[in-house]
Amino acid sequence: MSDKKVLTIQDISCVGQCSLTVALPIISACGIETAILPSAVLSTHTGGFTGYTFRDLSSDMPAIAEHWKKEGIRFDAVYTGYLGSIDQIEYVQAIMDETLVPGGLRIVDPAMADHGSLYYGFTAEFASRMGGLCGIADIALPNITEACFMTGIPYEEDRADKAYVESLLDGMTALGAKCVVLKGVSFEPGKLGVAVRLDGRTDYYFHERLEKNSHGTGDVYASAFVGSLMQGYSVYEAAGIAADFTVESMKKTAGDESHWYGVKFEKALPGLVQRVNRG
Ligand code: PXL
Repeated sequence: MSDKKVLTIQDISCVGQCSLTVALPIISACGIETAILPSAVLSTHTGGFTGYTFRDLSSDMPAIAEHWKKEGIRFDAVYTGYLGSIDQIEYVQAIMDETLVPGGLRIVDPAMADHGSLYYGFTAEFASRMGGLCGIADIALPNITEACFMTGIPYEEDRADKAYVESLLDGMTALGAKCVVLKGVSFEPGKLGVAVRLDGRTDYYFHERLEKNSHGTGDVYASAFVGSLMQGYSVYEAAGIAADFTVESMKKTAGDESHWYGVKFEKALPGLVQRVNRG
């Protein structure tokens, strides 16, 4: 059996523990070869820093893809995160079509919003186009805010019931996503988790809710999910492994007020390596 290879397309935030600086180490730690395509280079992420630089790499993408085509380079999965422009959404679709092996997986984390708002720089038009990308995804990994923006369902901060979650899952499925892993689901105080919609059925995975919201946890989650899935765990198992790893990373960060910009996932990596790698 040949080992699986993943391509991940998202930005490099040079400092801040998100996007490629977490995806590459985490998926690699799962024992999976990881190729990267940077969508943009920022001096830091946009969540709390000011005055960051931003270089859009959209125009490099077609030539990179063309080179890979000539070399016959293929991937078992393409996992996308934060994308820097609407053009990139189009390029990403073409790159998926050209580089995936038959049956290869399109995994889309719409990484564009949280807590009811779009991240700085994104527009409703971008969110709608991202809905199109999730629509061709084998697996989409939105949080509740992102699912709201893409489905048009109003965001309700304090809504914590199954009917709301099911309507978001239905909406994502109606866009075309074959499987949806919805993050940030909570039905009772002290518990947080994910809802996994696959083949018309919804399963939940809950864990303890930690006090503090941390930056970059969506990327940590999606990366551990992709790494576990490519190691052969089921979608539901990978959703649980990723949740446990994210909580562990947050626990390793708790109490260090100077570390507000991300989570210390590095400290939790040994546990992930142990748990995910199969011989
Ligand atoms: O973690 C998502 C993310 C990725 N990349 C950049 C970001 C953010 C969230 O703010 O700013 C550049």
